[in-house]
Amino acid sequence: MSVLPTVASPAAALRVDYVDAPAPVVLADPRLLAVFGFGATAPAHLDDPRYLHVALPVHGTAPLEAWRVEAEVTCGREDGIAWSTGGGLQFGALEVVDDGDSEATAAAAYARLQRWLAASDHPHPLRIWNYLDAITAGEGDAERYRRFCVGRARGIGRALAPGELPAATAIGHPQPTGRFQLYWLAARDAGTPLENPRQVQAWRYPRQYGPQPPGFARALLPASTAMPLLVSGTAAVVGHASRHGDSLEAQLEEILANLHSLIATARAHRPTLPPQPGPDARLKAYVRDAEALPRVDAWLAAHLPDVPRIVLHGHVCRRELRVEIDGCHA
Ligand code: 3EB
Repeated sequence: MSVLPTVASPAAALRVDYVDAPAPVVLADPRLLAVFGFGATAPAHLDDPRYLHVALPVHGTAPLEAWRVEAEVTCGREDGIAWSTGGGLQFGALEVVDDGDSEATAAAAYARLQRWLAASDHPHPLRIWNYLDAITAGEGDAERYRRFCVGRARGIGRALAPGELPAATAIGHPQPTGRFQLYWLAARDAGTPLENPRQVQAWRYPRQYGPQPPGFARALLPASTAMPLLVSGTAAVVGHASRHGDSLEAQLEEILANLHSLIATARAHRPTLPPQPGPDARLKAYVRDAEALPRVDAWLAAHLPDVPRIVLHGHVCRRELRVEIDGCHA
């Protein structure tokens, strides 16, 4: 009988960068887990499953977003899911036709994601992005985002415990694409979902925001200290209410207060995280009105000059929210 030594797998490491290079150059790196192109000038499709196009217009010319790990990456396409794995992490993406019923679309997509994760050796979703058309079309509980929340919960098929919630973003394409796009970062090891003391937990939102509270955590702290804090889409929500519907700049200030509050929460778990977003943070802003993109870019340049950023034209899931920011912090 031979006894194999138990080798602990090395801690997962993830580096997120915004890079000005052609996608094929970025894809040549065997340790590249995923690369994202934004807007009309990025390739709409590449054969490499690690490339994903996000159909949100950009301010100026956006760089690519590259996710790198410290191991060789393998990748493929299976059952319509593009995937890659390496270093304890997995990227996955799926896209489905959205014929207008955002509840049915989300239910089908999330049921596929659940089946995929359950069969995967990377079963823990840390971070999920959702991009859908016409996110705030429809009135009251018929609004497409509210139906999306119902469908997402139905597709997952069981109530997630607070300790299982991923960090997430849900943004609307400003122009119809006919498609719902879902992509994720999953891991072998579960992380710690974090909440923001300035905000009601989204999963406890009161009934006025729809029949199904959205199932996401405000941020997720991965188990590995070689990974950044993963920050959900963060808007000018305090308690459960939207603030400053009349002012883009006031909403940006509220978002920054929310980001600082989340970082303070994360630092209680991991004191080595910097207290402010700096050169090792990465932020993406989603802006509802195209005319406001330069103002958001200028505001970020003035208030967070050291933080690399991408400014995108996208609709936040409440009409009065003019801007939302997500990203990572290290
Ligand atoms: C909010 O604070 C803004 O439904 O997955 C942010 C991040 C928002 C994720 C989601 C929604 C989601 O409620 C909206």
